[in-house]
Amino acid sequence: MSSPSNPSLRQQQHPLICQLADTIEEVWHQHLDLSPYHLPAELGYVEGRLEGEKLIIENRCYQSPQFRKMHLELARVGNMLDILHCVMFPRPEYDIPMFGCDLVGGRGQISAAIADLSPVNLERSLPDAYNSRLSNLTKINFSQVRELPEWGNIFSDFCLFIRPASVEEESMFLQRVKEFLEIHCNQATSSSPVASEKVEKIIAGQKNYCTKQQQNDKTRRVLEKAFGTDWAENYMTTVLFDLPE
Ligand code: BLA
Repeated sequence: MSSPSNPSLRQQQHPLICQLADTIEEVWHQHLDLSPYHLPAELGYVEGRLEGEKLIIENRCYQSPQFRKMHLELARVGNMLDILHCVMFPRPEYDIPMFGCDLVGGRGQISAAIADLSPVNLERSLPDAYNSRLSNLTKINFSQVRELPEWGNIFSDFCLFIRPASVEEESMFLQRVKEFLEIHCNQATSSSPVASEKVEKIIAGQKNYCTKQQQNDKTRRVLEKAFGTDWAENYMTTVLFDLPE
């Protein structure tokens, strides 16, 4: 049986999920001073059943001087559904966006590939340095761009939400997410903590982000079917999108 420190689940997943998981961890290790982050007990590695299929969830979690929690989660439902979920929660003393990414696929095809650096102020504006670095990236035209749900008004203008139509598009998505992560880590490590009176506003912005993400019925439904309503609510609010103190 695999354990959280054993990458076996990753190797069984869709190649894009496996490659993106490796890339995320590489960039984190390269740019940030990582230490472990302990998830609530019992939630690092979980198994449940969804429609007779086994649901496996493996979590990796770190923190750094700039990030309160950096969460990489891989999940698999039988042979039907492969998921990568990743969020970097900045410490609220840092006025930097939330990095978030979700890959959902099954039977050899990724149906949803989402990545963003999402602003945490209620005006939905990114810091100037992010705007200019992100605007300078070469434009990519993906052939199947998907429409964000209503709660998706938390995302920036740079948000990618696509269904990759080919291996080439998968690799362009991977490359773009790597660029997002490198910009983010560089900006984060070169930014200074804000004055204490600004912290409340950042906390409010992060709370808004988490509250909206908790409204994702597609995520909730998968978790509810496998583990029940209460477990799903607890997991979405304490592991996936917990609010800062
Ligand atoms: C979509 N998320 C989905 C879908 C599923 C999940 C099944 C539908 C896929 C599709 O329409 O093709 C399921 N995602 C999960 C589960 C987990 C998960 C079970 O992460 C468990 C860990 N979601 C995030 C993050 C973002 C995100 C960080 O967790 C973005 C930064 C976005 N997922 C997101 C969006 C959709 C989605 C925008 C589309 C929702 C919709 O179309 O209504």
